[in-house]
Amino acid sequence: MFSLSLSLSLSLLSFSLSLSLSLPSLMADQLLSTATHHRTLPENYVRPESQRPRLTQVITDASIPIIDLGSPDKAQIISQIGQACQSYGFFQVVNHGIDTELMVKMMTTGLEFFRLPPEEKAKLYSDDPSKKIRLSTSFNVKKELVHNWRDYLRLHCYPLEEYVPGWPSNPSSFKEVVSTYCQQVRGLGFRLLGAISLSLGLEEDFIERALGEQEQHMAINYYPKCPEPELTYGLPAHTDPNALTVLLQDSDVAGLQVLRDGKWMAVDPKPSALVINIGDQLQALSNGRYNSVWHRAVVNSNKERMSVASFLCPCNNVIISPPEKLVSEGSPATYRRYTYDEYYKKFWSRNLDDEHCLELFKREKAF
Ligand SMILES: O=C(O)CCC(=O)C(=O)O
Repeated sequence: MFSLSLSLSLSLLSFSLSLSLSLPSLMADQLLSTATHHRTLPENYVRPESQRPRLTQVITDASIPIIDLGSPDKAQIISQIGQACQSYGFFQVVNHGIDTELMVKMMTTGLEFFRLPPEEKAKLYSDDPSKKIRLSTSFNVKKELVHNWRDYLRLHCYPLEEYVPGWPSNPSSFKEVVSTYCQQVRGLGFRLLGAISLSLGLEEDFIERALGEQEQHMAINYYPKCPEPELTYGLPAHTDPNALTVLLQDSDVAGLQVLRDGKWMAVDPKPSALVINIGDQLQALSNGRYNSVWHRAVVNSNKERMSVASFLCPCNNVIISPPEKLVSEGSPATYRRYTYDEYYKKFWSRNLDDEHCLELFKREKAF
């Protein structure tokens, strides 16, 4: 009797062990970068007719402002940034201080990572959005009904010494290249937050102080060639939940599009430029003066595409509310006070292309 129950529990143990060992690799089979070539778009990536990207209607010259941060005329830079945040919510920066060579290395290292063998990538696969280092696909595979044609490696990057040890060691240059890039992007992000504060008539360090000890996250996005790009997205229309995003785009392949006056505009890559956009928290903090704008990534059938998004995020327990200077009787606070933690949880509990998440934080109007 004893030996029967022992052998039963041993076989149960070995069954559950083999199940748990094979589970990550089974899940990792969902990665597009490990899947075999598709001739047609799998059913669960096809958007209903009314939600497709209508690629022929996209305006190709987006004329998104390009701001030269190396210009000696600081007042002009601040005014250009203010105008861009108000009208487009997006701008590109050149002479931003980040080495072109480092930008290229960041891209090639990211691409090398996605080219690793499936068993190597399976080690990092997870569809749990709360994980601080994870390789995943689409957006929120457990929740969404239709998937997106994207794989991504998502990393928490601040403080670096806390996270870098857990980052991939393959490719061998990964930790060094990505951590150097992260440090430089953080410096640029803070410079931009200073300029944005000044453009709102606030003290230069106002936003930096208001956002507390900021977290920094990175999404290394990989969009493989897609057999039917007109039926799906790399990322559907969304706004960014954080404060400020710095996007390094593939220098050869376009894919980012921004909504302006109801029309989608392509942000064509400019050599050495970085794309900056205002996230939901700066829209709230500026009391709606600056816009966290809808944007999306489309895919194409000829070329794979990469992008690296760096997100500056308020400290989790910081309370987001506009400064008194930006609130008046004629312009009361549009959104209620909330913590970033509350906002971020709400953001990930939804589908990416649901209504603007800030809508859920609007103050009740007093009549
Ligand atoms: O790949 C792109 O151009 C856009 C990426 C993006 O919007 C994101 O990662 O949130």
